[in-house]
Amino acid sequence: MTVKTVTTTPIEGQKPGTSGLRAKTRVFMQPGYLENFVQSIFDAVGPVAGKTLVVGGDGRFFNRRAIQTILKMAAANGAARAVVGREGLLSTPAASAVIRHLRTDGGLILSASHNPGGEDGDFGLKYNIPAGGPAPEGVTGAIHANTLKITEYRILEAGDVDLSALGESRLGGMAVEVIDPVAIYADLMRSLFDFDAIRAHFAAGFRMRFDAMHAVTGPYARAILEGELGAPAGTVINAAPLPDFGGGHPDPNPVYAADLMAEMFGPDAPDLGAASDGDGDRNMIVGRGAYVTPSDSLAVLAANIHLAPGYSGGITGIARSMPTSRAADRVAARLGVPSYETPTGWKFFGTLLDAGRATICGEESAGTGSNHVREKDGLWAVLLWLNIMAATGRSVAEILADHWAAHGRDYYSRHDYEGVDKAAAEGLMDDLRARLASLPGSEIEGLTITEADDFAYTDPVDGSVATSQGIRLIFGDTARAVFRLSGTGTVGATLRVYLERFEPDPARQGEEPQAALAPVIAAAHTLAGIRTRLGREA
Ligand code: G16
Repeated sequence: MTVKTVTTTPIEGQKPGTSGLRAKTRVFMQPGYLENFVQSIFDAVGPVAGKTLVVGGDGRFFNRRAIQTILKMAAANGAARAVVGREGLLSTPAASAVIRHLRTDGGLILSASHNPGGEDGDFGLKYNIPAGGPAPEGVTGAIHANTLKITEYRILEAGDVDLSALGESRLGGMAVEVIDPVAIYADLMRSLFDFDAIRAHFAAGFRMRFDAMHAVTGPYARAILEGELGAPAGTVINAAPLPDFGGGHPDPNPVYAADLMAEMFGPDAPDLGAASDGDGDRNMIVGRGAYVTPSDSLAVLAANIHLAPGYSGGITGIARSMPTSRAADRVAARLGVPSYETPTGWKFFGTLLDAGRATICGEESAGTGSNHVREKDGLWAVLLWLNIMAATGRSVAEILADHWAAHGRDYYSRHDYEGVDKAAAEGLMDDLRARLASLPGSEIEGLTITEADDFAYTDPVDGSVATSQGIRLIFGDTARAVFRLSGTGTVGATLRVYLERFEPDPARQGEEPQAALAPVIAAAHTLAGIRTRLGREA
């Protein structure tokens, strides 16, 4: 086996976004594209020589081929060991758990998360640091800089590694260990939650439906929910991971998990419905006739997390991404712990979790997690809901109603304008940005703007600064509208408009969210000129 040094030239567009590099699968499959990016990672975090790396992905089309390339490049760059999930599969939270559990030097996760897969879908790759979390901006910046000046990459000329059988083999000078990640992950969950109470709850007739959306969480959910907790066979549906997610869009939200929503709002609905995304880090929670927004889920979980044995000592703080509703802040205030508002992207929670400043984190984009790993964790959130329901005997609707009565309700909605013209979307943002200084004090649709800014964040732990993270229009305690361009799309631009309104009065907490938010929606449209600038009505 010989190490080949291949001459290459920079390829445009290899700039990591909100969560690693995402591009069309066919782009990733172009000769040299993956190789350039992988060598740029190795050069940024290296030397890789002598290190142990975790490698795995969500199983989407090109996952297997890409892993073989990455392994041969790791071997050629002198890595001592690669730990790979069986068949190349690792959910993102499991990858984080394995990186931490085995004390490795980080890992490469192949995933485009909730984006559709297949040859015509999306693909992605990111590097996670030894603490288990996504590389912070300093590292992704160095990776990008390398992609702009790369001249060669190294790869071993060798046959493929067999990833189907557990155990160890060699690839040149590197050991390759194929592991069963489900076991490590299940051990971790068992240490956090009251499995006995959840098992007893299922035994007493509690029913749930978990839609794995033909993505990577299926095997984990089956092993834990059906295997260990005694949920009846068939509780987990669409459990087999498929390279194209069965043609579906593996994003757990009411639109793409429509069948689950129909079941949960239909006759004889189970007690709990849940779903997770392509790589298993996102989650959706829906009770019988009660959808839980991710922002509410974070707040409810934070308020009740002490019911799970792994968190019985309480929490040190709560962190949420800026566009996530302020519901979590109200819980933090009630508990007397700090709350943190970070830019969008799980990587911004890492320093807070490492420093012990926050225990639980969450994002409006269907992500919740804690200090148990350094990624958001879909199945963890579902198990915490199960633990809370088993401990309290309350339904999802009752838990929500109790929470709103105690803390007030933050009506919340996100409107996405997908695949719009990039220049038009950037123009809309630039124009809003230019008017920020003049907005405070002005009244619109009966709401008074108290603050308007372009969100910037200084990390309280390491002092790093992130600017231009989204435009906030704040209407006092009453409401908020946030404008942001997505950092995970692969075509054109996606404008996200995040809308929230606070309602402290329990008698008025039962409105339909779009109706409750009507004045905020109208204000956002008027201020940004969405219809005129983007040519979209909805
Ligand atoms: C990724 C990040 C999340 C972030 C989300 C936002 O999610 O990991 O932390 O909230 O992107 O996406 P956008 O920039 O499109 O609003 P995922 O699940 O795609 O990895």
